[in-house]
Amino acid sequence: ARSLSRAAHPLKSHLLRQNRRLYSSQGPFPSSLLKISPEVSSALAANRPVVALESTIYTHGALGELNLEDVVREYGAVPAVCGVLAGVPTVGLSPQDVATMVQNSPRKASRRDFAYIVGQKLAGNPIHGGTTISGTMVLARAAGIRVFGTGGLGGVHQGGENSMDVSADLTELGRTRVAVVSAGCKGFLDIPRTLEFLETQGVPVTTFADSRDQKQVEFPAFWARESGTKSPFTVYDEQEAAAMILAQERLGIETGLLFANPLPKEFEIPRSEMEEVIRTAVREANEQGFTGSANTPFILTRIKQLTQGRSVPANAALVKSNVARAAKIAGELAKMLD
Ligand code: PSU
Ligand code: MN
Repeated sequence: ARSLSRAAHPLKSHLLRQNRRLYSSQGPFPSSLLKISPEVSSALAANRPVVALESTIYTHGALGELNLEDVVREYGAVPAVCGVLAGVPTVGLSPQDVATMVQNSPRKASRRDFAYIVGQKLAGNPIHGGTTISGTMVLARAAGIRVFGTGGLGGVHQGGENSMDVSADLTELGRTRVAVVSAGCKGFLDIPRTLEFLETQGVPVTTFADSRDQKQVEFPAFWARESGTKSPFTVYDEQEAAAMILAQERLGIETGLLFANPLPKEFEIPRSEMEEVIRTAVREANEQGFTGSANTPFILTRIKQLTQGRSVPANAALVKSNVARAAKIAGELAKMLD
């Protein structure tokens, strides 16, 4: 029935072929350097919804037990956990693979780290890399996955105008066409500058509104639903989000998209409460020299301690909510491409 309906819509069928070509062979990784699990690869070949998940959240997260794969499946999509397992860039890591990584001092891996980690493997030293949003986008794009659900984006750090600590997540969005669903960016970042930077990078930043009555919404700040900064774009449902993703692809613009999904109200931690905690965590990171890629994991762990673990349920809830949203978007997209 599916091939009949394709034949009846030559334009759509052309689009699909074009998408397949763009998505399966333009990635930077040759198949010999990218392992895709059989489940993920057959889902992609059949145009079933697939959601990429990052592994840094497991390897460098402060969240404890967290099963995001089940959330993706619950919403009808196939999960694809991305990371570098023993020097092999992999899309579709199993829970055992992730456990192996966690137990064997994985590195945190963004775009810059592939050369080192894969190079080490070529030199006979297989090490693991938990991929950040940046690293996961690189792998998702190479595998042909369009949608990625995660917690909070990296961004311009406070004082970033001097330190130049700007997450590689932002430049990745500028160059790699994957749609990232997050609860905005992490709340300890400089949010106005992060949004300025994303605008410069050409990234459409779109926030999900709760209802059609909301004409313009604020970009969310991870633990808080509002940041004081307006979101450039607003959508009201997953279909609209999927239409933007499809539009970007048809336009041939090789830039990622960011969809911000404010965390569920009942898990929100008031800004007044987080402000002091964030200030302390950021100050300690600076005093103790946690710069570069060590900064974000240090701050997240400190915030967990300073809130007596209260940040954890909020963090876990927002990730699950984003991943569910991502699965629904992937479902809508699969329908449009069919
Ligand atoms: N979630 C965590 N710990 C982390 C991150 C997420 O519990 O360290 C990551 C995300 O993978 C995000 C990255 O892409 O932090 C950004 O790090 P940086 O600020 O170094 O670019
Ligand atoms: Mn950084």
